Amino acid sequence: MRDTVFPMRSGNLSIAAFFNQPAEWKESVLGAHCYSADTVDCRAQADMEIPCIHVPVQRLDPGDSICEVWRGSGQLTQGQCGAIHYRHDDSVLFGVMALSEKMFAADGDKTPLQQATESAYRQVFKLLDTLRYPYLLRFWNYIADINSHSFGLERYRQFNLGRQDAFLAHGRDVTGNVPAACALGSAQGPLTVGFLVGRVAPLNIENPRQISAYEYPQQYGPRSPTFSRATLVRHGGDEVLFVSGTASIVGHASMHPTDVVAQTRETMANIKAVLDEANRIASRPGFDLSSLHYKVYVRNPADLEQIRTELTQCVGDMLTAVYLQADVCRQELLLEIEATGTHTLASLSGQQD
Ligand code: 3EB
Repeated sequence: MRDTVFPMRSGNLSIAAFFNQPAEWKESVLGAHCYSADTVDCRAQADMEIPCIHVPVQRLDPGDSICEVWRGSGQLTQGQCGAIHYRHDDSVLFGVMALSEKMFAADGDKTPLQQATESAYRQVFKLLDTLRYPYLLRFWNYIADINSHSFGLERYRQFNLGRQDAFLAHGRDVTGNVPAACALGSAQGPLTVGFLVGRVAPLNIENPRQISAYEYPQQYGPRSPTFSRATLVRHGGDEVLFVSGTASIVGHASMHPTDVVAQTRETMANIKAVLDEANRIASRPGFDLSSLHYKVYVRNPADLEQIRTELTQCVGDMLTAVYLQADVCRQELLLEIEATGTHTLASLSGQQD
């Protein structure tokens, strides 16, 4: 069954439509990610206090640049703390930040990107301690030139070092109890991080087809990535599922290095496996491929139609997806897909099994 109301996630709007919404609507918004290859100062244009961040990536499918909007309930409170802009209601907090690596000199054995990442995550954890939103639900990470090498290490691996150090410095778990996330490459721009955190502990979900990312072997870098395959969170009378960026990885190995169709199928098999896990541990099963909202990151724009055809075949005509050009964190991976889903416990409990 399709949701009429999606808790938290208010959906995608064109950037222009976002700016032109009435004031009362803007007051109910926690924040937004604006995806556009053009330079847009989303905050200035929307006269805004709304925490929103510009992610410098191109949309590939027809349509305007888009804002992914997150919505709160009841009275919202906003603030700024260091580089973070945030808004929260009583149960969830949405924050965004952009940090330029230029503010960090190569220092001792830490690269500028590693330091920027560590600083970003330390700022987040400090804010969460202060405002008492202890639980990490979902992080979005956008990194310029993610696959290029500097200081003898691929930049994605530098990012992983900084991220894990911040988790450790704040006494947070780096295995098991870690957020859903994605990490994508843009052509340029500062390190850009968005996050959703809450006051109710989520369930962390792993994929039986894959080794947990936090247990990837050393061949993928000196520190493992700190994310889980999905998180499932109770939010009022709903359950919300955040499926992390998912790629054509089985075990820990990248599959089908040059075959974008096979990579799309493998990726969807992984998302299906994560959904099966979610349904196993959810209060009620009910997540299925056709009820998720997808964001598809495509490395090579020329692959768009093949990916879209394959995805439609896996999901059906109800597919709701947005396609963005971005680099994926391993050179051989041609796409990464993330998804969000929800179901309303109240309406499910009224149905027959
Ligand atoms: C993978 O499965 C693909 O470093 O936060 C997916 C989701 C990926 C999140 C991250 C990386 C991240 O390893 C890459």
